[in-house]
Formats: sequence, structure tokens, C-alpha cells
Amino acid sequence: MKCCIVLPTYNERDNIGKLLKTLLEIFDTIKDFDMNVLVVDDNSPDGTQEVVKKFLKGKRVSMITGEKHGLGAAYIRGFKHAIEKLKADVLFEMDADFSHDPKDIPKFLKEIKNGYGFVIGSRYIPGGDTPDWGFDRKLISSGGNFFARVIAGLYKVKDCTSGYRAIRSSLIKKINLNNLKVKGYSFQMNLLYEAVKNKAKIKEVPIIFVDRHVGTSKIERKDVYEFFINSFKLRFGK
Ligand SMILES: Nc1nc2c(ncn2[C@@H]2O[C@H](COP(=O)(O)OP(=O)(O)O)[C@@H](O)[C@H]2O)c(=O)[nH]1
Ligand SMILES: [Mg+2]
Repeated sequence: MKCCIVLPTYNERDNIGKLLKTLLEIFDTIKDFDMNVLVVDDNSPDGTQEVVKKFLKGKRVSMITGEKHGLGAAYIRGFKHAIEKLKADVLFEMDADFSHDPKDIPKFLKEIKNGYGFVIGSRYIPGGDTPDWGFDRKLISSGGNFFARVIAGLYKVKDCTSGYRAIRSSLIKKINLNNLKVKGYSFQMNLLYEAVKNKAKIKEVPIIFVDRHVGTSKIERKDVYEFFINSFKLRFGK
């Protein structure tokens, strides 16, 4: 099976080189999957693309570029490219800032091999944690998850907003990505919602989510508004 890590980047110059190097090292240890990575860069002004270009000679790394329309829009473009052009059977979502430990990749793939279609790296099941977060940050995140679980109705999943996931392409093909109608971070919740609607076999695996050491978060106030409004839209129809 071919597997593609879809990696959205915006101003990740100081992370992306090290991350690609780490990913390639881990790919060498994985035997049952043909591992690839697709960087989806939204014309970062900081020179992220220059760093990625150094890796494009190898056949495991590719990149697509475009205008910045938010995290969800970047994932939609990346998924389409990975499925249609790269013919990937399994897609990963992952942040490019080392908050998601690349060493966890085999753990996700094991569950894909076990037959699951939507594997979530969960901070909120035993073994999962957010050790760098203080009380405030934990409260915001659990508030977001509460909305997703109770308002949007995704109560069976403990971590609805995690951005570390492995998903079978066959499941993505059942979902009309153009209908997700979200631009920013709400993409995560909406995609999960569609997966549940399509009766996906969902599995959560524990992850330790650490704060980025380099660069800054790209989450904006408008993402937070979109997220809360969107929870109600999912519940009460469009
Ligand atoms: N292509 C693209 N990547 C984005 C965009 N917004 C965020 N990202 C990337 O998505 C990942 C998660 O973003 P981050 O700012 O770390 O979010 P946080 O972890 O919730 O603070 C990182 O790799 C970012 O570079 C965007 O609009 N376009
Ligand atoms: Mg981050």
C-alpha cells in the first residue's frame, strides 16, 4: 500500500528541513508501506519552499504550492493531489512543527493494517497527554472538544480536533471534500463528522502532543469563531 504524509506548511522554514530528514529516516524503517510525503505550502514568505526544494530530488518527497486560504483548504488540495496524482491508499494529516512525533507513524499504520479506516492520534485517551499545556490552554482545548462531541454530536470520539491522523483514501473518496465548506481548523471536526456519517471504522491511538519549539502558531481568532459556529451548523443542519 502506498502511504502519503500530507504536510501543510505556512512559514515553517526552521522546522521543515529537520522534519523531512526525520521522516525519511523513519520511512526507511517501515517495510509494509511505500512511504511518501507531500508538502502543501501556501507560498510562505519565509522561504519554506527553498528548504523543501532541496529534498525534491528524492522520489519520496513532493510539494504543491498555492494561495493561502487556511488549513482546511490546504488539506483538501493536498488530499486530492495525493489520491489522484500520487495514487496513495493511505493519507496522514500531520503538523510540520514537531508537535506530532513522527516516531508514532508505525503505531497508526498498525491500526490501518488491522482494518481501521480513520486512525486518530488522541491526547484524551489513557497514554495521551499535553505535558506543555497549562490550565488555560487545557481548558480551551477541552472546550473545543466539548463542542465537537456534544454539540456536533461526535461523542464516541475522545479527541475530535486532533490534527494527527491516518485515513484510508477509500474513505476520503466517499466524502465530497468540496462540500466541507470550512476553511480553517474546523476542517478537522468536519472531516471527522463526514467519516462518522460514512460509517468509518474509527480508532484512537494515544499521542503526547508537545508545543512547537520553533516558529509561531498560525491559528487565528477567525478560526475559533468558525469552529464554534460550525459545531452548531453540523448539529442543526445547513
Ligand atoms: N498550507 C497551509 N498550512 C497551514 C496554514 N495554517 C497553518 N498551517 C500549517 O498547519 C500546521 C498546524 O498549524 P499550527 O500553527 O502549528 O497550529 P497549532 O498547532 O494549532 O497552533 C503547521 O504545519 C502550519 O504550518 C495555512 O493556511 N496553509
Ligand atoms: Mg502546531
